[in-house]
Amino acid sequence: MMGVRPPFLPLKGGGREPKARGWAADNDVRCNRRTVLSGGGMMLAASLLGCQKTGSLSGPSASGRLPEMRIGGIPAAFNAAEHPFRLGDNSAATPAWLYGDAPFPVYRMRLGESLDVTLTNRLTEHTSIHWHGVRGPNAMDGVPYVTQLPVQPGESFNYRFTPPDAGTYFFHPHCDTAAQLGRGLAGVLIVDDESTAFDDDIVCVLKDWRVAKDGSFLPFVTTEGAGRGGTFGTLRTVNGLVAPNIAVPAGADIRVRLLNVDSTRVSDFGVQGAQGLVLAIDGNPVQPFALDTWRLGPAMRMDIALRTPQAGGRIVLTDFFAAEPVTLATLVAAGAPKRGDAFAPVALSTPKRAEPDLANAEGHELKLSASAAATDYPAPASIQLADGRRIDLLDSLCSTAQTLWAIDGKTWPQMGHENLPPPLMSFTRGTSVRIELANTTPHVHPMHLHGHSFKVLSASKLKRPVHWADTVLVMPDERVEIAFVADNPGNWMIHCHIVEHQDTGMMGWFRVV
Ligand SMILES: [Cu+2]
Repeated sequence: MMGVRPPFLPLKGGGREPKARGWAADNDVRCNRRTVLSGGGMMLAASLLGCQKTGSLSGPSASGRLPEMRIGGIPAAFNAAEHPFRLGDNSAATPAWLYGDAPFPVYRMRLGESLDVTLTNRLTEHTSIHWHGVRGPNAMDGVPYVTQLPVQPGESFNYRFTPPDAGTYFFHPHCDTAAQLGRGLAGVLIVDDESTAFDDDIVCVLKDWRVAKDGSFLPFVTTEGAGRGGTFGTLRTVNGLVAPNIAVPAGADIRVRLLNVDSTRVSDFGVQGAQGLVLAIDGNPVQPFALDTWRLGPAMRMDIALRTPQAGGRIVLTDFFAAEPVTLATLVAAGAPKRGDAFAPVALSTPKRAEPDLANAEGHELKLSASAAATDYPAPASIQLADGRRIDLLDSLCSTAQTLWAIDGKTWPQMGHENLPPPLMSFTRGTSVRIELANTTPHVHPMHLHGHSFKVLSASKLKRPVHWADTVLVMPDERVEIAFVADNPGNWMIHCHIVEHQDTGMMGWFRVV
């Protein structure tokens, strides 16, 4: 059924290329011509294609797979808009904010192809798109007041760049993130290389929702949550479904891409029913190693390879963090076995990336701490955008009235709650940098750095191999050392990805000139 063929699109029907289809002929809407894939086949996803489809109540596919589309080299239109859909067994629909009419659309492109996405804001507040983990140009990084001005309701913004690395990425807004991401505003970007072939390639997006049984949203930020480990969702989902069953080919080598897009929850991810091999962390290839469990914090991703069992067999994707393991999703094998050889997937190809010169690196310690008051700087510095405009102030969607957390003793925003802080660090382009992240709090902080991948060199508590990442979990009272070459010019954010921590001060920026 599912042929071995790059670029790994999970197609039924002997692996034929899907036919491009012009939706305009079928629907009374104006749409782009685009190939749309959903797990086993074609699906209508009008608003995913930038078409307006009003009054629809669609949502996750019962197959458990996310809608997939190719966008490499093709202009694409994303509409950020409210699209209600029903979650779990709630009595009514949830007024989700989505980039299409189903949660977490998956956009695929091949390495070397260009991305050309026009975001149109049909929300009631400003937004933007940050391409998490992509080492793109600064002007395309999607951080309001730091790399671009906010995209106001009714406005559009064109993101155009060529991602330099293959990998599993996601995208999301960067102001009022607790509410916007909390309402579902996130999508998946996959840049495929063709170095390996799997029989199937499955995307699993982990996200909890803060919803009541009537489908309405509960407050995304609570004082108790923001001041501790974050406010947890009330409904856990994978691909928008509660513990879905996902059909997979039997006796096959499959690639599973896990993305934790939750604002708060750290999962201790593992599998039952098969031996998992870790292929990549945050999209960065590793020499494959056996998966025991892996702490997957907010914004972290991992790609694993699995050999599926015979027809009828099951593999349970499990969160072992709690006392009682939680089933996230179940892969159910079907069909004739694909392979009879030994399970030995080859490593993904290593990206072209500068190795930091550790012996001569510039060292910094960044303390992660609690902070009751916003920092007061004597001489605030303005931020210069790529187009030359200078920004001194931000607005309330991108700041907070309540500062609870700090990096290096400094908060975002600074005193006055509208003033942008000066950079935490400034590097000449090409500098090798070593940063020690020192967590002085009793909570975990998944720390994310924009515009660069970094090497996780060592950690004082949680054992993990040396690997490249864009987000690293820093455990309570832990010291984690990372290193990278500051080779991407611009203004880059560094922040905690527990979104309430980010939104209440644990955010800063650094400059590469
Ligand atoms: Cu944090």
